[in-house]
Amino acid sequence: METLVKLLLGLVLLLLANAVPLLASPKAHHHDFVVQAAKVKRLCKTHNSITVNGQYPGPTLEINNGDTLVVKVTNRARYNVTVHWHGVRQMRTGWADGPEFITQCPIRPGESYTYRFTIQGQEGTLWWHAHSSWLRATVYGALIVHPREGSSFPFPKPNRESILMLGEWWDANPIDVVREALRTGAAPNVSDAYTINGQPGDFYKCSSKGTVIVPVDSGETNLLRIVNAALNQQLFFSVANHKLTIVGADASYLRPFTTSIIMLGPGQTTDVLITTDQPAARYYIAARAYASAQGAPFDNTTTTAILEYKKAACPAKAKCSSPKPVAATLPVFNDTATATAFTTRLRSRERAEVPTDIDENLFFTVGLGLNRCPPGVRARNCQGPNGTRFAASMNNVSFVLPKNFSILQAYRQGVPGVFTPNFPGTPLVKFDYTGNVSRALWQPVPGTEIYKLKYGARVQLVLQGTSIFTAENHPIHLHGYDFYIIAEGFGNFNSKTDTAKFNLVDPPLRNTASVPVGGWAVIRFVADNPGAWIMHCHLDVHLTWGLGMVFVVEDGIGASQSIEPPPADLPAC
Ligand SMILES: *[C@@H]1O[C@H](CO)[C@@H](O)[C@H](O)[C@H]1NC(C)=O
Ligand SMILES: *[C@@H]1O[C@H](CO)[C@@H](O)[C@H](O)[C@H]1NC(C)=O
Ligand SMILES: *[C@@H]1O[C@H](CO)[C@@H](O)[C@H](O)[C@H]1NC(C)=O
Ligand SMILES: *[C@@H]1O[C@H](CO)[C@@H](O)[C@H](O)[C@H]1NC(C)=O
Ligand SMILES: *[C@@H]1O[C@H](CO)[C@@H](O)[C@H](O)[C@H]1NC(C)=O
Ligand SMILES: *[C@@H]1O[C@H](CO)[C@@H](O)[C@H](O)[C@H]1NC(C)=O
Ligand SMILES: *[C@@H]1O[C@H](CO)[C@@H](O)[C@H](O)[C@H]1NC(C)=O
Ligand SMILES: *[C@@H]1O[C@H](CO)[C@@H](O)[C@H](O)[C@H]1NC(C)=O
Ligand SMILES: [Cu+2]
Repeated sequence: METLVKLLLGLVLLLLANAVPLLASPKAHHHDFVVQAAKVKRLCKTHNSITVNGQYPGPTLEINNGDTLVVKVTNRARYNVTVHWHGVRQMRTGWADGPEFITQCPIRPGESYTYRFTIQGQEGTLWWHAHSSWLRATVYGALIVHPREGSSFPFPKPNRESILMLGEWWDANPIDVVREALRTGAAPNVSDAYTINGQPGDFYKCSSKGTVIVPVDSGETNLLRIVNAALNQQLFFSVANHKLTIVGADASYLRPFTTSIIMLGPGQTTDVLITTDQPAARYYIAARAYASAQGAPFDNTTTTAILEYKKAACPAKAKCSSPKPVAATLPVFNDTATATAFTTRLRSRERAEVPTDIDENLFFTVGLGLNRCPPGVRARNCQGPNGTRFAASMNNVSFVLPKNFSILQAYRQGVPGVFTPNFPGTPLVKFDYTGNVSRALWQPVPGTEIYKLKYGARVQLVLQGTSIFTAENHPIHLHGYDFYIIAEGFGNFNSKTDTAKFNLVDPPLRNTASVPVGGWAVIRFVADNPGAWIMHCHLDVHLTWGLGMVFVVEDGIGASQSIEPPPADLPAC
């Protein structure tokens, strides 16, 4: 009897000991985001821009790995809006992911919605942005994930940290720009400036005064957290006369290496260390386009900030003018060799746990298309090349957002007619993807099709660029997951010979892959997060034209493998 009591007592103590870490609630950070129009003066003109809390860029959120964020978003603008927490894995909290009509209906003007989620196992730089129409042009900000409380970086602690958000500015209302493109069927106007922390910098008219200064002391190390928040453009980035030591990307640590140029696709982040080992002076920090599509128009301007050694600065109120900054060198716009040399050098810091024994072997083409002018439609609505309308697709399906339900709501509540589960796992028509593609193959089919994945499925996905209309580098972003990029190359992926290039040892873990122009990338992940997850090109113009699809990942067994119930304030359509 006594032994039985002891045994039971022991069992209870054991259970309690195990339960304590589960019960200890993570530190929660509460924020209020008010989406509202505010006056923003750029390039000599004042615009009524949509912002968060009147700030452009919006507020920076800082938390530790393991903490919870609770953000109440109130919409006081005249457009529908949602907010996406870019790169946050959202384990079991898919209702907080944000893309409109995928995981929620929009927050309508006058309404609000509270996003609640926990960061688990991610450290570094992420960001947040609107995920509705082109609002993210001005509605975005940084989300810094510091190391777990009580731990530190896997590299010497830098003396300073600076956030550099690269953005894209239109001397117009970005919503008007996309609406005009959708009306005409032509490509949207290119932007008028790139920005660093919202400022174009002194190469642009009326912009010198606002140029961002990054003050430094000699002989210190500074952690630069660089985010490409531009809407439609991959960017090269460099700092005059300074080497950049890469230590992380997309909130995963990387094996350090040194370079003078980095390339970021929209959606990607890169953490770099820079040591101020140069003569005290002022040095340009600069970014401009990596434009891979031949002959396509793009914004060819250069944005700048200034790395300023304090000894070289003109003291406030002193009668002197600061010396001209040292010029930064950037590659030519179409320097694919430099872009590739950078992306193929990325390695995870530790040995990676790349899934093997693949359950789902997928192959998706990604690229543009042209729709013939539909009967009865006027010529002024078909101003794409030779009287067409621009389109884009994955596996020839041009993604169309639902209008009266989100995909996640429709899936969980069994609402029919919102989507079909027919997204093809491989192309229905095989062709020479990167060759001279016959015009008969250029017109994709519109559809709201999803691909279903079983909980825990080990997925390999080949992302194959096409040369339909034009080959181009596509930054493909997957929500709800990080994935390993195990290989990339040019031309058509060859399943017999290209497997030799697979890196299953230390590939980088990211949430956005740069699919090379006229080439391919192979990614792997385990489908361990139930929900509805959009995968799309992070060039908003391509997403607008349909370059996306949705994975619906089923629940596994028990609560820990199932999505949480929807929050009570989830917006309805
Ligand atoms: C796009 O550019 C054209 C040509 O410069 C201009 O006339 C038009 O107003 C612009 N559209 C928008 C929405 O700004
Ligand atoms: C940028 O493009 C404009 C207009 O197409 C052109 O006039 C200008 O020369 C270009 N600038 C550079 C630096 O290539
Ligand atoms: C880059 O563009 C120039 C013309 O602007 C062209 O001569 C060159 O062939 C292009 N390079 C590549 C790699 O496409
Ligand atoms: C448009 O038509 C012209 C003349 O027929 C042709 O040379 C060109 O290749 C066409 N462009 C596209 C994108 O179809
Ligand atoms: C939602 O819209 C689709 C397509 O427009 C329609 O087929 C379906 O019946 C609608 N569902 C509801 C519940 O209104
Ligand atoms: C591409 O193929 C078309 C016929 O399908 C042909 O007319 C054209 O000359 C080819 N272009 C090139 C660059 O080979
Ligand atoms: C896409 O589907 C349309 C309609 O069936 C077809 O005309 C076109 O050839 C297809 N293209 C490809 C690349 O499969
Ligand atoms: C906002 O979203 C709702 C669906 O939730 C839709 O009915 C309405 O048309 C949208 N309004 C605008 C201005 O797009
Ligand atoms: Cu794209």
